Amino acid sequence: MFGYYKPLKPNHMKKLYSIIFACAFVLIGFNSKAATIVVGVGVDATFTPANVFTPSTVSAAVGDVIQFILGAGTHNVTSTSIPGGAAAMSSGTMSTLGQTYNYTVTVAGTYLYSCTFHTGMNGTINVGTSGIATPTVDLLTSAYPNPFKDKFTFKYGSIESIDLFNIIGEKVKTFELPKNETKTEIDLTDLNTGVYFIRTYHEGVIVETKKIVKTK
Ligand SMILES: [Cu+2]
Repeated sequence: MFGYYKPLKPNHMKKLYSIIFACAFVLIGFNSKAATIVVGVGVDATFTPANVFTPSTVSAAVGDVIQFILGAGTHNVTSTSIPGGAAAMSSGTMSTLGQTYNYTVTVAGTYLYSCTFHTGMNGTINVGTSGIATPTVDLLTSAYPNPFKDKFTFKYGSIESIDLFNIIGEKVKTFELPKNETKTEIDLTDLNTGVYFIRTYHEGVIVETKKIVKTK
């Protein structure tokens, strides 16, 4: 049989649904933290194979992970236009059903990407500076130096705690900040080098998400 599109077998569909379901669970689990946003690759909204990204346009906040999951066919995710300072999107060839490509957005702006195998197979990610309303001045914080080697200094006002997340949105540490202080040194000697996100809290509500980079 000469089908351009191989229909998904029921067991494959089941597998795909379970993957998507697992991702939805992750999304709920990260509710107030970095979110994981799933984009289907090579399937439409009804899981029918097609040369599309579904949804083709998503909105995200800095720190969120865009998880591309191959639903059918052979495709790739390749950025064509990204904000200055952002890393290129380059999944390589995706050809195994359920194969994923995770891309963490680190800079606000508009990201355009395509599958280079299929003309017109395009997608857009719109990234706001934060999913959270602009904080009032006394809640603004600073972390320096950034990048840092082992420790950085954290300056704050009415912030009570900080959560630290790795690049894939897993919480790796929580710090309770000393009250009646406006400055504290945070020691991350035990962490691997890489990109992290700190999230600040005031009365249990998220105030800011900031990117910090640990170097050698
Ligand atoms: Cu494609």
